[in-house]
Formats: sequence, structure tokens, C-alpha cells
Amino acid sequence: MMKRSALFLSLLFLIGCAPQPADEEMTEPQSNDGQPVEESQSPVEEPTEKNGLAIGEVESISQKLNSPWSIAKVSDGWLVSERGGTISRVSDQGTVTRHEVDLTKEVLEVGEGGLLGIALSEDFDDTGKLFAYHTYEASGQVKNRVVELTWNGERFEETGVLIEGIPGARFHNGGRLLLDGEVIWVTTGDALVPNLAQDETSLAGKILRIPVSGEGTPTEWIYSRGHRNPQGLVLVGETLYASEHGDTGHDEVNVIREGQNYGWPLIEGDQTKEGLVIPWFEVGETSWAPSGIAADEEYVYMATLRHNQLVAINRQSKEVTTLVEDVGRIRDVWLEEDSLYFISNNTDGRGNPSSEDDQLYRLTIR
Ligand SMILES: [Ca+2]
Repeated sequence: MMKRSALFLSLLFLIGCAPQPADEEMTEPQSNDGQPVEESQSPVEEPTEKNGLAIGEVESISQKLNSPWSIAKVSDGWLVSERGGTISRVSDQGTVTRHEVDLTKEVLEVGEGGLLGIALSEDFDDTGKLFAYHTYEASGQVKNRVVELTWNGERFEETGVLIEGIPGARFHNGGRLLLDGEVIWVTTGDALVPNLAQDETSLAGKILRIPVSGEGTPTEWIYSRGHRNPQGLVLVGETLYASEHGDTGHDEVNVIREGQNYGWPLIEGDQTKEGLVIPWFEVGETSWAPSGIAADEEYVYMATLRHNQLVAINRQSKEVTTLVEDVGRIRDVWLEEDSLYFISNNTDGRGNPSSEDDQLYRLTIR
């Protein structure tokens, strides 16, 4: 990992100077050199102490995932959503079994859209119930919806619809889900129409809080507005964090509170304007394209796409610690006991995949 630092810094410089056509897009070759990961051949090393974290070696758990987007732990392994419309079950031993999802509306895999976030009910192992966010086409327009799925032992079937008609586009579809008891949090993108993020009658550019019962109307579920393309969500204690892509650099992590306006497109990054909330954290001039996030008492852990890193942001000092920087783009992260689990995202046309990509990895941090 250390040997690549110089290369990585020069790449960062190149990326920083290049035009930035789409938030997640890579404009230069990545530090990922296309070779299979070789941890298994390395001797076991002592963890590296860094800013209070004991960082172990990155371990590849499973390989050959197809454009994975979100991960969720189940009792005997993992569920991984894949953009084309499948959900892969990954066993604790790393065996991948890919399953179709029976939907009443077809998944539209376009640009950044497709089958995106999944969120499992707490009793998933008994009921097989989960929620999923996916892009679809309606009357020639790109839209997004959140559906309830049930695992029937062989496939995932749509067993309910929570919300439909969320504005979509080739880019900026949002798509992260977070289930917390009887409510589900949903991030939506501005669907490439920035002003919709300020429009209180539009579901675009919002964070929604939807009762699982479906009670209420969609506009009543708008919890916060002024978001460009939020891609990560995590609740730690009472604090809800969301990661979000800036226009050119200035990606944000916000602490989300009810009724607040997070500024897009009126302000970006640390610009200020009365009545608008400035980010809890922003990345500066160079795009990171943050995606999934996880958190504990001390850190927010964040997967990044353009930045090709998994980072830990100290919740007090906001100091950033690089945890992983040599697997290419990273889409999602999950914290489980002493380990972070995360997925690369090199197979969706924007990365530089190895023959084993995409992969689910594990990193011990304690
Ligand atoms: Ca903002």
C-alpha cells in the first residue's frame, strides 16, 4: 500500500487538473493496475496504527460481482445489489450465487441508474423481507421507485411498492436506503435539474423519511432538501449523516435534520447563505465522489469512487485517515464488529477492472 503512495499522489494531481464531466467518472488511469489482489500470498502482518485505528491487511472475500452497488449483512453472509437488476448472495466462505429479482417494472440500467440501494428488515432471516431502490422507465421518462422484496428461497419477488415516480435521469438518481425500525430513509438526486432540489413539491434532490406502513403522501415524507446527489446514509445514535456529490469538487458530508435546506444549487461546499446549512465536512477542490458510509462513536467511514479510497473521518476533529487506496473505486462500506466490509466498483464502465473484479473485501480496524 505504501509503495503506491507516490503514484497515487500524482494521479490525484492529474485528476484534480482534469475536466470533470460526470461526478463518478475516471479521467485518468487508476492506481489499480489490473492485477488480481494477492493478499493471500503475503505473510500475516501486524496491524498498522494510524490515528487511533489498528488497520489490518485488506482481504478479498469474494470476486466477480457485477457492478455492485450496496451490501448488507445476513446471518450466513452478504447480500449485494448489482446495477443490472440482480442480487448476489455471498456466503461467509465467499461463494457468490446470483439471483434474479421479479419486479412489476423492469430495472433500467442507464448511466448511474439501475438496481441501487437495498435495506434489510431486522428479521430478514425469518421473513426474507427487504427494500430496494431502482431506476425504471415510465412514458419515456427515467424514474426511480422503492419496492418491498421478499426472498422466497429461490428468488427475490416484489411484494409491495413504497414510493414511485421519483425523478430520475442518466445521472443523479440518489438511491441509498436506510431502514430504522418503522421508517425508511431514502436519498434522491436532482435528476440533472438543479432547481428541483429546492422545489418543495418535487421528490428530487431530497432526503425522504417514509413510514414502512406507507402512511401519508410523498411530499409529506420530504425530510430535508437542497441535495444534489446524496449517495450514502448512516445513523449513529441520533445523528444521521449523508454523503453527497458536489458539482466540481466540494463533495459533502452533512448532518441531516428535519426541515433543513442543504443549499444545492444556491450554495456549494462551505459557501454560506442565510437559511442554508453548510456541510459538516467538505472535501475541497478535488472530487472524491463519496458513496456509501458507515459510522461508530468515533468515525464516519466513507467509500469514495473518484478518490479510490476508503477513509475514516474523525467525528470530533474531522481528521481524515486513509484506510484503503489500492483496489480502485469503492462503492459501499459496512461496519461489523472490528471490521469494515466494502465493495469495489470497477466493472460498471468507469473503472479499470482486474480479472477478479468487482470484489467484496474485509479490513480489520481494531
Ligand atoms: Ca450543500
